[in-house]
Amino acid sequence: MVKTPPSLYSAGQYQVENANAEVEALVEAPASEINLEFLYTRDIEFRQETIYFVVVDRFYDGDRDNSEGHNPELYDPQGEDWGKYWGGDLQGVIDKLDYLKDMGVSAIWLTPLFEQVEELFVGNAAMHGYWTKDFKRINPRYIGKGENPSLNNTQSTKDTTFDRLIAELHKRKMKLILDIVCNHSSPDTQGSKGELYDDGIKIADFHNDVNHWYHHYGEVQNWEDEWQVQNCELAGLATFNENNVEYRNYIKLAIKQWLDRGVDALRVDTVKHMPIWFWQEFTSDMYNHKPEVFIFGEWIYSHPSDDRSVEFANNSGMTILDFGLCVAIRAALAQGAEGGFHVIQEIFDQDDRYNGATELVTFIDNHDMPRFQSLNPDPAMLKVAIALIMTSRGIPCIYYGTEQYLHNDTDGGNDPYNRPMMENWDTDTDIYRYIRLLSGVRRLNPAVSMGSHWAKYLTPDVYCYVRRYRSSVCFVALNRGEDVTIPEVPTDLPDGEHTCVVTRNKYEVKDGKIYDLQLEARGVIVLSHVGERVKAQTIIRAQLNGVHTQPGETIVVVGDCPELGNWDISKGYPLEYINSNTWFGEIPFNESAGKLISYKYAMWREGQSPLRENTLNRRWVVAKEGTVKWRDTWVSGRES
Ligand SMILES: [Ca+2]
Ligand SMILES: [Ca+2]
Repeated sequence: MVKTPPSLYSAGQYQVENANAEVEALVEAPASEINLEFLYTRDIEFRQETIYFVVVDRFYDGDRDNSEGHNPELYDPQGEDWGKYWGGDLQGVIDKLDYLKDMGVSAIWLTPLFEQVEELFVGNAAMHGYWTKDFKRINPRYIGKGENPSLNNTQSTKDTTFDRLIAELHKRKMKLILDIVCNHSSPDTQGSKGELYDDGIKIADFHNDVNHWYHHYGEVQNWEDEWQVQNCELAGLATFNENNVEYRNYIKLAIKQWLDRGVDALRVDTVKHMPIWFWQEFTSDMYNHKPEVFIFGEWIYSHPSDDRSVEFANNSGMTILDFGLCVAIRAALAQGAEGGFHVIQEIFDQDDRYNGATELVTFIDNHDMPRFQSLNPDPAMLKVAIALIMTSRGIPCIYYGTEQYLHNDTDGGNDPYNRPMMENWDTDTDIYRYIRLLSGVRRLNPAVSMGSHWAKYLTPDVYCYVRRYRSSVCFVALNRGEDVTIPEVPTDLPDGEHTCVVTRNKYEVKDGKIYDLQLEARGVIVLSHVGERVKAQTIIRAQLNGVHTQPGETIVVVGDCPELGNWDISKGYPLEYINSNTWFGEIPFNESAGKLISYKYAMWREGQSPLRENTLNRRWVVAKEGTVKWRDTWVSGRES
C-alpha cells in the first residue's frame, strides 16, 4: 500500500491516525501479552530492616583526590571547621560496608547525594547535602575525580563510584535509601539564590524567576499558620512553587533517574512544607515507576496527638520518622523524666492513630538534634535505648557512630557538633554487638517486625513488654534504674527454658510467667521464640484499618477461592489483632496465585452471627509469586 505523504494531511490528523494505529495494536494483542504486573500492588516489605543513617561527608574519606571539589575553600582537611567539608565520600561508604553488614545493618540512608551549591552561606558549606543545585547530578565531592556526575549521560555506562556502591550493597543484600528534598533548593550565597540546573543546564533562578518556579512570600513568620508553613521560606531557602507542573515534572523525573540507577528507598526531607496533594501525586508516580520502592518522610516533630502529622502518615502514600517516640525515649532514658517508661508507653498507647504504626521509622537521635549521649553519656543507658527501638514496633534507624559512642558535647552537642567525623571502627563494643544480635531477631522473628505490642509490667524504671504475631513471641525487659527483682511477669512464651539473645542468661518460664525475674541496673533481657512461618508461592500481607472490635471478635478474610474459604465464612482466613485500628495477616496463596479473585472482610463474633462488610466485593489479581500487600479500610458491617 502506498503511504499518503503526511504533507497532504494537517499535522493534527496525522497524529490522530498514528495514535489509532497504536490503540489497535494494543487491542489486538492476545490477553496473555497484557502485563498483569500493573494490576496488583507489589509493595516492598521494609519492616525487617535495620537502617543506618550516614552523613556522607563525616563518615569515611575513601578517596583523597575528590576532597577539594570545585572550590577548595569549602574543604578543611584538618576537620576543625565544622561548617566545611571534611572529605567523606561514597568510596568511604564502600570501604566500610563489611563493617556495617557485620553489625546487622541492612539498609543505609545517606545524606543527599545531589550536586550542591559550591559557596559558603553564613560560613557554612552544603556538607549536609540539603542545598541542591542540580537534582540530576551527583555531588562530585562524593565520586571519583573526573567521573561523570550526570545521571542522564551515564545511564548506559553506569560506572561511577555511586554505581559501584549500589552494586556492592546489593551484592551484600543491603539496600540504599536516598535522601531527597522536594521543597527547596538553595539559600542566597553571594547574591545568587535558588539557581537550579537540569543536568548542567540552568532552568530556574530565584532572583530572575520568569517561569515561576519559586514562591516569593518571604520567611515563615507564624508557625501555627499552615499556609505560611507550606508556602513561605524556611531559613532563607528558595522554596519551590509546586503549582508549576514544569517544576513537578523536573523533580519527579530526576528522582526516577536515581531509582533507575538502583536506589531502593527514599527518605523525604521537610514534607510538612508542601501540600499533601503534591505528595499524593509524587508517591503514586514513584510507585508506578518502581512499585517496590519504600518511602518515608521527615515531618519534623510529628506526634500521634498532632492531627496534621497523623493525616500525612495515613494519607500521603509514605510513612514517617517517629519523632513522637524519639522525644519520649530521650525524655525517659536520657533526661531522667519522672514518668520514665510511662512517657514511652503513652506514645505506644496512641499507635491506633496510625494506619501503619509498625512501619514508622524509629530513632533516638539524628543530624538535627544533640546525640543521645550528649544528653546522657552513660553507655549502659544508650544500650537500653537501642534495645528498645530494636525490639519495639517500627523500623529502627541508627545514627552513624552510635555504636562507637561518638559524641561531641560542644554547645550541648547541638548542630553542627552532632556531626563529628567517625574515628573508631571497633567491632567489639556492646552497642555494636547489641545491634548485630537484635537485627537478627528482627529478621527472624515476625513478632518483632510486624506484631502487636503488649505492656506486661510498667513502672517509671522497669518496662516489660511482649511482641506477638501468630505463634511467634518476643519478650523484652528493660531497666532504667538500679538492681531489681520482679515477683512475677507474664511473657506469653511457651513454658520451658529460654535464653536471652544478648546476655545468654537462661530463664525458666512456667505457666507463661517468669517468677522472681532479676534485672540488673540498666539491664536488658530479650527472649525470642519464633513460631511457624507462613510459606507459599505468593504471600499477601493484608492490612485492615478502621475496624473497631470488642474482645471475642475477630477479623477474617473471606472470598471466592480456596485460600479464602470459597465464601464459607467459617473457613475465612483469620487476621491478627495489632491495635484497635489495625488487623493484619500474611495469607498464603498457592492454587489461586496469578488468578483474579474477589474478597471482603468479615467480623467473627462469639455467640452472634458474623458481620460482613457492606460493600461490593474487592477484586484483585493475586501475583504469581512473591509478596504483595493489600491496604484496606473496613466498610461498616451488616448483620447476616
Ligand atoms: Ca574524599
Ligand atoms: Ca514549601
